[in-house]
This record gives sequence, C-alpha cells and structure tokens, in this order.
Amino acid sequence: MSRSFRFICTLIIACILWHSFTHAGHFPEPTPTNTASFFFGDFKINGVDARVGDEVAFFDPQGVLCGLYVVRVPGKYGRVPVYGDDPSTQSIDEGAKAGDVLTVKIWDSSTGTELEGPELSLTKGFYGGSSTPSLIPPEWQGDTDFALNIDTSTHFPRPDPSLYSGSVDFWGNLTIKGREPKPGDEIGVFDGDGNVIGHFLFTKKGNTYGFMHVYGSQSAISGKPLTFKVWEKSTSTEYPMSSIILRQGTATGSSLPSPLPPVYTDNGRYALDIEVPLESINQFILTLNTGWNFISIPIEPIDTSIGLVLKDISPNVNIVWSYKNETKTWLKYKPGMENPTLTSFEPGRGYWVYMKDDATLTVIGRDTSGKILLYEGWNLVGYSGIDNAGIETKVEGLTDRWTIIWNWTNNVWKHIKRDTPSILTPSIFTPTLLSKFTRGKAYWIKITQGSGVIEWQQ
Ligand SMILES: [Ca+2]
Repeated sequence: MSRSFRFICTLIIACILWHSFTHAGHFPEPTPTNTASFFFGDFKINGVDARVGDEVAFFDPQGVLCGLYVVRVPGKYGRVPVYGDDPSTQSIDEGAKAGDVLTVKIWDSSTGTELEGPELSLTKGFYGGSSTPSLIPPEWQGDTDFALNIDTSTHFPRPDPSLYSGSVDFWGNLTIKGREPKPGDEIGVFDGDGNVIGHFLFTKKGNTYGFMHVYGSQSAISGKPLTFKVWEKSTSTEYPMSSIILRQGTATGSSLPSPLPPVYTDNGRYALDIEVPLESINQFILTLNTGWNFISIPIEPIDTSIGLVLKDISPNVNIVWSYKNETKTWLKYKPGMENPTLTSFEPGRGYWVYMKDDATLTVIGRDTSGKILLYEGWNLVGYSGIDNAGIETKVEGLTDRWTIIWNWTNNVWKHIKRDTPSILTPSIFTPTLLSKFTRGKAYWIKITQGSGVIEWQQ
C-alpha cells in the first residue's frame, strides 16, 4: 500500500469520525452508562429505506433519551445501545430499568419531521444469531440484543386480502392541489359499510398509482359504487369523496376507462385519475378528551363563528378560553352564554377547551397561509404548518426573538428554551424537551421585549 493511499484512507476515516463526532442532529446525545439493551433492524419511512442522517431515538418511561442512532446505511439502524440507569446515582435518571417500556421516536431528515407513537409501526425482527425478536412495545432488558423493525404507519388501514374474495384493479394518476403526491400520501377505497377494501401508499416520486387491488366484500359487489378518499401526510388532511374529482383514465392494454362513479366489478381493471383540486375543502379531525384540551385548528372553517364550528360537539363542551396576544387579554366562550368575549374559532390561535365528555371535532374548511403575527411577551398560538415539524427548523425565522415555547398535552407540560437546552427545568415540566410542532396542538411562545410585531411563517 502506497504511503499516499494510506494517507488518503486515514484522511477519509478521520473525516468520517469528525463528522460523526460533530454531528448536530435533531435529538440530543444520550448519557452513556455501563449497562445497555441493544436494538437493531430495518428502518423505513413511508415504506422507503431511511436515509443517511435519519435518526432513531429511544426514551425511558420518564422521557429520558437513553439511545440514539443516526443512519449510516440506508434502510438499517443499529446496533444501538439503549442505556440503563446507573444505580449508583440515585438522584439522576440516566436511562431505563429492566422491564421499562421504551418509546421510539424517529427523525425524518428529508422533511424535518419527528414521528412517534401511533405514527410509527414497530414490528418484531427475526434475524436469528444471538438476537431476540423485540417485544411490542419494546422493553428494556440489560445486555440483550433485540431485533425491532421500524416503519411509519399508514393513515388508512391496509385491507387484509384473506377477509375478502375477488378484486378489481384501479390505476392512474393522483394530483393534490396541482402537485405530485409525496411519499406517505395515500389513497383509500371503502365499501358501503365503511371497510377499507383498497389501499395505495405512495413511496416514490411521480404521480402514478396502481395497480391498486380493491377487494370484493359483502357490500362491494358487482355494480356497487366505491368510495375513494385521499390522505395528505404533510398536512394530516383527509380529503373525502366529496372533495375530490374522479376522471376516466385512458384505456390501455387490458384496462378500460373506469365507470363514474367507480364501481366494483370482479376481475375488472380500470384507469381512473384522481384530483384533489386547489380549492378543495379539507376535513381536519381532532380528538378531544374529557377535561382540559390545549388545541388549535390548522384549516380555516367555512364559517369561523365558534358556535357553528363547535355545533356538533357543543353538549360536551363546558368552556373554551383563548387569548388575545396583542392586548394580553383572555377571551371566554360557553355554549349558550350571552355575549361571549370569544366569538370565533380560527387557525393560528390556541384554545383551552374543557370537555364534559370525550368527543371528536370535525372541522371542514380551507387551507391557511400559516402566517401569524407574534407580539412581545406571551403569545398563545395554533400551529398550521407541516405536521410534526422539528422546532429548530420552524423557529429559524424568529432568530433570537423567541425565548421559550410551551406545550401541554394529556397533563404533560413540555418546553424548549432557545440556546439553553440544559437549563434547570421548572418542576411542572417533564425532562422530555418539546421538539416538534404538531397540527391541531396549541403553544405558548414568549417573544423578547423590543422585538416589535413579528410575522411568523409556520
Ligand atoms: Ca441513576
């Protein structure tokens, strides 16, 4: 081996090491301890191999980040040590204990989004050797190698072909508001009973879909119309049949132009183009739990009057509070109250809603620009940008004019401070830092004095 070749090799290795040590990823680095569980497996996002720079993070039940892996080989992660708690430091929780259920979160570097919980599909891996298929949800056990495969879950469930008999195929183009679908967007086909009998997940560039098998069921029989829906992942928006335009595609080979509306036909093969038009009406669905909810809506209701937006769930609503950021005044609404100070329900604003009972709020409306005004001091805001966006990317435009952001979900407060991630945490906050903005949630943002009025593009 020549000296210069060896030198170049050393240089390349040094560069790789330098890169891995200076990598400023999305998740912070865990604190190593001398015990660990190990995890490894396949890692996909929207059915596509995860890319170099994507991240997998493991958290213990207290929200402590105790394992982190940054992808180096597409589609794979690990073997990643997930650190255990150090029993000699009783007052510090460094990591997991035997039997702890671990939370997995992923960072999709290409879209700048963080996903967790029901957004992920975790499945056992079977790789043999000294590894064990992971429990689902994954559990921590010292010094064990667990095989765990990670992908994102789909919005529409995939039909189980074994439940149905026969099928019809559809294929064609999908456009969503004038653009191509992105990986993670979906088409769902439903029978008259509301069962998903056809499903297509976009996993690559281009607007073509299919062949999509649509299975025959008790109510999907010859000549019966089928219901098509479209899911746009980046905005968490479901487009119902009434908001999409279906057109006959061109007959090619053995396929025929689809009947309109599309119907079930055993062994049929139909060309069908699907368009979500620019002025399409969106449907955003929000789950509200008994007690307090800290929420927002990311679309503009056709009529923003609060009584109309909450009409279907008003028997379950006790009270709604919002906050006028400009004047720092609270606004109040109660179903049936006279002269409420809070009169509208609109995107960009945050709301505290107290529910007497669980309910699902369906909001019908249009896209918003995602532009809002922030004022000095505290601002209660709603979030309408790309779903699950990393906070670091979204606050870039605010530069040094923000100091802290809070969120409250299911009795858990999370926060993030600018430039001071290790600052002492007030006791109401969990150790898990707030790391992403989610559509439908509300946030408190504090803007530094002297900043004036800021236009924030979410
Ligand atoms: Ca400890």
